Amino acid sequence: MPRHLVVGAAQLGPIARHEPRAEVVTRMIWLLEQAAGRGCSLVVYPELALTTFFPRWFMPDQAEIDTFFETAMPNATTAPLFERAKELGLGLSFGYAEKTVVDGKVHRYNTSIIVDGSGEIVHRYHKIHLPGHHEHEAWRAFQHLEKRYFEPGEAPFAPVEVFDGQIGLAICNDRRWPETYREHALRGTEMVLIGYNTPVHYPPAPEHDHLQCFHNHLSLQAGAYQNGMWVVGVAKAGKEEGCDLIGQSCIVAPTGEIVAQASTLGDELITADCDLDRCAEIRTNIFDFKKHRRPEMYPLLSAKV
Ligand code: CDV
Repeated sequence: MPRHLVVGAAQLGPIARHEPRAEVVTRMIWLLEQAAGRGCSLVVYPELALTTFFPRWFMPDQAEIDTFFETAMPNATTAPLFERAKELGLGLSFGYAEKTVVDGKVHRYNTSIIVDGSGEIVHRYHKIHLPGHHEHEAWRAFQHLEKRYFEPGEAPFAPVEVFDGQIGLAICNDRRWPETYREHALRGTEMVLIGYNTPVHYPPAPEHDHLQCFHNHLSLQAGAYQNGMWVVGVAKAGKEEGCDLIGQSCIVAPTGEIVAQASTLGDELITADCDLDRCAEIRTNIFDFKKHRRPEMYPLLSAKV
């Protein structure tokens, strides 16, 4: 029996700084219901899906920063999303800012989760590659303070067994790093879900602004092909608080081919019927890791340089 997973990539348009979470959840449920009508089993939303991309602002007051964080998941605001998904028997994945206390110490992560069709959170991932900077840099058109507001995840990329497959997570900047996909692939991931918030303008290298969309698909497609896995890339898109975010949400087959792509910069659902067994087309051929890979020749890949 082929293992088919019908997946929906639920791109979100801009979220205003003061847009109530409940309104965002309503938008997410609208996409979820479309996904149910199209036979999906899993719906994937972007990075930090519940709020605006708040690291673009320097906020000296931790209490204000914390207004963008969730201290429980699900919580009163997201409960309707979890309940509707459970009613429909759909799985979910979305990103949010997580504030958690472990052994009396507060941690803040850029987090993504997978929720199975019965409403259980079965996987939680803390973003490993945090881009940006720590201090306020006034010369920038907007800030990128992920390094200040979050601590990096310390658990390696790994899949969870759910939806009859090995499903993994990565977040935004992770998608540009070949290590993300290779570590996932070596651990058996068959589909990786990647939400993102990517501005068109990159302040440190504005000469690359016209390449943002190209680099997005280049990374997602190369990651899929070179590791023989499905890749679901989901944007928060459009002009958010004056900052243009790229769209181009897409579902990429293990061959590197885009099989579905968003055509707007707003709330939009795209879907694809993904045969998870197609990973073998690549993994038992050109990228048969056991047969052809030469890890002894790449000692620096896991070394600190
Ligand atoms: N949210 C992100 O991680 N954004 C980054 C920055 C560098 C634009 C990205 O890689 O898209």
